[in-house]
This record gives sequence, structure tokens and C-alpha cells, in this order.
Amino acid sequence: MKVEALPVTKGNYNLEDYQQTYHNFDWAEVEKSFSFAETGRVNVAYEAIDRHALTHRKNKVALYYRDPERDEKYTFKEMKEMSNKAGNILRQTCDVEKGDRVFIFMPRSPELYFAALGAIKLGAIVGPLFEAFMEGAVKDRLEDSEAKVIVTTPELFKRIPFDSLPALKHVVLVGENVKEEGPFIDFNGRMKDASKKLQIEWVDKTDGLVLHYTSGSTGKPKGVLHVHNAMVQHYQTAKWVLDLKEEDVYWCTADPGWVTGTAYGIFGPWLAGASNVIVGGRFRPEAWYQTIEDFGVSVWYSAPTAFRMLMGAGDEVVKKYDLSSLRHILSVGEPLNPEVIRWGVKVFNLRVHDTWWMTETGAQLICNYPCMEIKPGSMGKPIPGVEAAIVDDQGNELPPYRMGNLAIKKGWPSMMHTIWNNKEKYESYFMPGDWYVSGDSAYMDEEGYFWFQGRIDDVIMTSGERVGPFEVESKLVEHPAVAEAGVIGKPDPVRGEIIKAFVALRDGHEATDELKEEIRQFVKRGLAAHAAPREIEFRDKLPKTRSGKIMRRVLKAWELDLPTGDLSTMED
Ligand code: 6R9
Repeated sequence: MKVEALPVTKGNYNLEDYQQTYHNFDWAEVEKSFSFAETGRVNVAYEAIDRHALTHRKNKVALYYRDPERDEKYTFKEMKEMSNKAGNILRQTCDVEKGDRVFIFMPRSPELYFAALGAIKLGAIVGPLFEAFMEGAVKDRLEDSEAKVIVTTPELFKRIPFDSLPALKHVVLVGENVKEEGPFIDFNGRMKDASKKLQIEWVDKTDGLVLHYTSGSTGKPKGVLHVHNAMVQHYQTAKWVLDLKEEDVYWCTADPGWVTGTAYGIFGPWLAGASNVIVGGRFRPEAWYQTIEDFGVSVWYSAPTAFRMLMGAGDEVVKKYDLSSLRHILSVGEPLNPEVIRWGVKVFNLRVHDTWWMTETGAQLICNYPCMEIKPGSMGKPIPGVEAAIVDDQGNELPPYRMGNLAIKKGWPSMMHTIWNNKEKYESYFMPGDWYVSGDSAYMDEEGYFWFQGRIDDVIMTSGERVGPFEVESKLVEHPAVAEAGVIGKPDPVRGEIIKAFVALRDGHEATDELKEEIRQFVKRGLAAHAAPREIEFRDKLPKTRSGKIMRRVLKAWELDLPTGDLSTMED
């Protein structure tokens, strides 16, 4: 099914440009937008904030912040000053220098952004942590990175095993009445008097910027290091894919603990000079629609899990709000179900644009542009300057429609620089032919659209047929009783594997055997007999990461009674 009835957005970037630049795009041209073109040195925080404070954007709102307690806004000039103050605190009280790891462990708040930008201005590497991490998860990350400073709240400090972290020297507390003793520094108190002027540390484009820990299927989380050069792609994709223009008010719903919340919650939008909306607090459909109405959000970047929750809240809620400012919606993190796209068209009269990328890739790679026809279920096409292919396990390119490894030719600007303390792991991502292998399986159609099938290890082989769990999950959520679904392959002596679905029902539906059979038949009719789950199990909730990915490996571990591995990124 194509959703092409809707006119494509008149984007910054049109289809002819796309076709022309696709094969001969040169990232070096984009680099010329930044200071390294002239001086050879750079700093993302300068390019994202200070540079605008020197132009007509000086008094433009850079940050709209809201949570249940606070409602604030800061112009580019104010952001420059606040991040300078934070930088001065970190430099003067914590001796932060270029290359030091400064971790930030706190809920979203303006201070989080001041501290992150301040640290970056000193050339430090910022490690953002989800506020929901418990002690073990925090310790793993601070230990591996040998963080020198942590910026946190008095409440969250209780989860930091300070005494068993020898590299950790300073604890910057963001809170009321903080007493400065031992390693503790009173952030808010010192912000009052800190100087608004700061000597920026100019760095090389291959110097460290952010360190994001991600969980693999085994072992401890690994630290993916990104460097300042990533800005080249953050900036360009903010223009092409987010389609940000001068007058846009942009809202990315992701927390900075997830790569989406830094690349497209900090760098992309501010490099493009947009007004950036940041909302703290818990997810509530009403509050989300209210945010769009109150701030006049025009470009909105979120995730399938959030869209599915909004969908679950019903279309009546949508009608209570004036959402006419919205003009462009994007999604990332997991497969975007065609059902969500149809719903978007129905309730917002807009298409939801899928984007594919990973913590390791640093920025968007395969996307649905505003100017493109969308094929629901497809992630879109590679952006110019990026070469993607489906390859076999030896690195040979496969023809259209063959399922295989989704791979990217090395050399895009935002690619991770290394895995912290683990060069071997870093090297294991690459295959002969200079392919970076994503760990996702996909196929490409004859028009060059890419179709996600699952993580490599999630692909199901049932009676000799390869089935992508995502296809089955997407069909399942089209059933009116199904809110969410996770599908795994369960070992079976006859069929190799059988398809097993874990299903969370929408409110008002009863978990009966009849319903199981009805859902089975629904998938059989809508997809294929071999793709219908032989087993269905109802659950109140499915295990998901904080970025909304259904954790199939946890479902599999439950099913097979195996250890679940690292659960630090699982939501409560
Ligand atoms: C940005 C981010 C990466 C993994 C990736 C893939 C899944 C991301 C997707 C998608 C289908 C999309 N993923 N975007 N799957 N369609 N548009 O999500 O980074 O948290 O590292 O996850 O997420 O499996 O390999 P990260």
C-alpha cells in the first residue's frame, strides 16, 4: 500500500535534487558551513548555540522547556550565557579538560542542557544516562568510561556508588540547598555568580563529543564514542530529513539518554537554528497534544511506541486540540507499522516519515524524505552521501528482494569513532569491502527502498520460510483488540522454529482462547498461513527499552528459561 494520496511536503529538498545529489554528494561541501573550514578547529557547542547568538537569531527562542513544575524559555543568547556559566563551573571547580568524561544523570531540565553544552565547550566528552538507571547500570557505565565528573541530582546521587569509582572525582548536584563538602558542588548556587564569558576549547573534528552506552544481546553495555565531526551530518539531515526551516518549532520527544535525544534533541535542531521544544515528565496523550498546541510545534520527531500509545488513546482526544501548526512528523527507533501511517493520515492529515539509523551510526542514514513517496512499512532510501546495500555474510551485495545484512559503506561523517576500551568490538562491525554491518536484516526493492525485517538474530525460520517478526507484529497490531505485540521464533522439533506471539490487549478486551484463534486467523488471512503465530500468549505489558523497542531477546529468554542478559535499558 502506498500513501501517496497526500501531497508530499514542500521540503527544503526536492526529489530532483535528491536524484541528482544521490550519487555525487560530497560531505566536504557541508564542512564548509563550519569553522573548521577556516581554522581547522571546531566545537559543536559553538556552532549550535554561540554562532546563532552572533546573528539575527540572538533573541530567537532556542529552548522552550516544560514539565509539570516549570515552564521556561531561553533565547540563543541566553543559552550561550548559561552554557558558558556551566562550563566555567566545570572548569573551575572540577578541573574539566579536553577529553575528560563528564556524565549527566538527571531528568530532563534546562540545567541538563546547560551542563551538557558547557562540558562540550571545554572539549569534554559527555555521557548522558537515563534517569531511571539503577545502581548497577550507573556503575557499569561510570566504571568503563572512567568518568571524572557526574552531574546529577541529590535524589539520584543515592544510586551512584561513589566510593567504588576511583576515577570519579566530582559530583555536581543540581538541586536546592546543596551543601558543598567533599566531592559535592552546588550547581544552582554557583550558576548565579559564574561568569557569562568562557574561553571555548577548540578541538579537532575527530575529538570526542558524546559517549552513548548501548546494550547488545550479550555482555556489558558498550560505549559508542562520537566525535565533533558528526555535526556535519546532524546539520545536513536536520535540513534534508527533519526539513527544519527558520520559522519551525521543533519537538523531539526523546530523552538525551538515547542517541536520538542528543543527535536530534540537541545537535541537529540547534545547528539548524530552530526553536527546540523539550518536555520533561511522564507520557500522557493529553499533555503531548497540549504541547503541540501551546508551542505551535511544526516538526515533530517521535517513535513508533509513542505513536501506538497515542493511537490507543483514541481519535476523540486528538480532536480536542488545535494541531494545525504541525506540518512534518517523523519516527525512529523501531519499525513503523503501516497502521500508524494510516492513522497519522487520518487524524493529522499528515504522513509519518520513518527514519532508520543506530547509536553506532550517529545520525540518520535511511529515510523517507518529505519529497518522497512513502511505501508504508519501508524505512525509505539512503540519504545522499550514504551507500547502503544488502550483503551476504561474506560482504557480497545481494539483488533486490533478497533478505540479508543491512550494510553501509564506511565513510559517512557521523560514524562512531570507536567503542570505548574495546577496539575488538569496534572492528567486529566491519566486513570485507568496507561494509559496516548493522546487525539488522532487511531487503531492498527494485526502486531502492529498504524494508526492515528484524535484528539478524530475531529472524525466524519456520518450515524453511524466513519470516521477519516485524511483519507479523505489524499485522497483529492491526487487529482491533491488539495494543502491542512481540514475536519470536520458538524452537520446534518439526518446523525448526514456530512463530510465537506475545500480545498486550487494548483496554476492554478479554483474554480468551476464542480471541487467540480470531487473532491467528486474522494474521493468516492478512499476511500468510506460514506467518500466523502458532502460539499466542497474552501479557499485560511487553518488555521494552526506554526508547520503545520491544525486547524480543527478553521474550525469548522468558520462553526458553534462559538468562535475560543486561536489562539496564529496559523501562520500568
Ligand atoms: C536511533 C536508534 C538501533 C536499532 C536498529 C534497528 C532499530 C531504528 C528503525 C529501526 C526499524 C526503523 N531501528 N530505527 N528498525 N525501522 N526506522 O534507534 O538507535 O537505539 O541504537 O537502535 O533500532 O534494529 O539497529 P539504537
